[in-house]
Amino acid sequence: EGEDPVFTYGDREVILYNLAVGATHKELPYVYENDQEFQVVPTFGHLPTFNSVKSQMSFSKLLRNFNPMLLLHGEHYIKIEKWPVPTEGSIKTSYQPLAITQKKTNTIVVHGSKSVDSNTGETVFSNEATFFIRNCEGDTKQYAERKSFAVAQFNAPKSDAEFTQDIKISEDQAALYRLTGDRNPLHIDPAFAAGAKFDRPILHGMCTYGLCAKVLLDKYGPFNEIKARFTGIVFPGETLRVYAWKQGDTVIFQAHVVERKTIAINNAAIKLISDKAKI
Ligand code: HDC
Repeated sequence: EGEDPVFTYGDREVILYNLAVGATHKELPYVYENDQEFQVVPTFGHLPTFNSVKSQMSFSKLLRNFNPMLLLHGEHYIKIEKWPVPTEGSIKTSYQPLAITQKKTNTIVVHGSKSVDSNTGETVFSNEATFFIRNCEGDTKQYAERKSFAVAQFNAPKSDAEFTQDIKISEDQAALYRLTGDRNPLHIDPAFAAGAKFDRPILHGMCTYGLCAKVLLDKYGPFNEIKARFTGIVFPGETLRVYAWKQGDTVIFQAHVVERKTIAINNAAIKLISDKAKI
């Protein structure tokens, strides 16, 4: 537990985030602050938790033999509590461990957070971040309730996806994405990546997540919940293939890495805001 410094943002942070998750200069609502429809891809809602130094690691005191180099982002759930997502604001975030599960030599930590408007006290975002930490030890314990969408299982149907889109990830994607807040060296420093047992720096899980979220937003319209599991790593320069299946107000999705025929995101879905959905 504990509180963060206030995270203050405006159009600069919004445009940088949109660019880092695939927006282009042709999409004015994402890149031009004077556009009538100026908006941020809603997965921005996790950024207050990454623009933190103090509390982001508040779970680490519950672990033994914790090495941040061996931490991977395992799953992430975001709830947009205030719609539309404000394109400027001052946000204060508090943290709470939700669960720790020991799986053989790995520890899975679920870390929850609540972000409020620091002026009004109104809740704007909540997040549940799951970290998969290799060679670590923790005591299995449930600390608090989790949101139902966060723990739901979203299996991709056997049928062909109704929506498929390829996303070419730039070789420089992680270098750009870092500037939104997560400066983990794993995504830029070859020596650190080697220490984490990767051939080269890997892409931020939340970048892959945001890239998927943007194409789903463009296709289906606004959503206020999103959950995904990171089932495989992604390297900058690879191609993602997003598959989606709409089921009522829920869209189940997956993201594959075309070049290596792996699945990077599975067990994933967005919850559409029904009266604003495009389809
Ligand atoms: O799935 C494997 C993998 O490599 N996934 C990709 C991970 C990844 O690329 N993440 C994004 C990049 S890392 C990142 O972005 C870091 C970022 O900078 C975060 C900074 C935050 C800093 C703030 C705090 C310090 C892997 C390795 C995760 C798991 O693979 P396996 O070891 O083969 O696991 P498996 O045998 O399939 O399953 C073992 C048990 O673990 C559960 N599990 C598996 N994958 C999980 C997961 N739980 C949560 N999330 C996942 N992704 C399984 O359910 C299984 O449990 P059980 O035995 O009960 O079935």
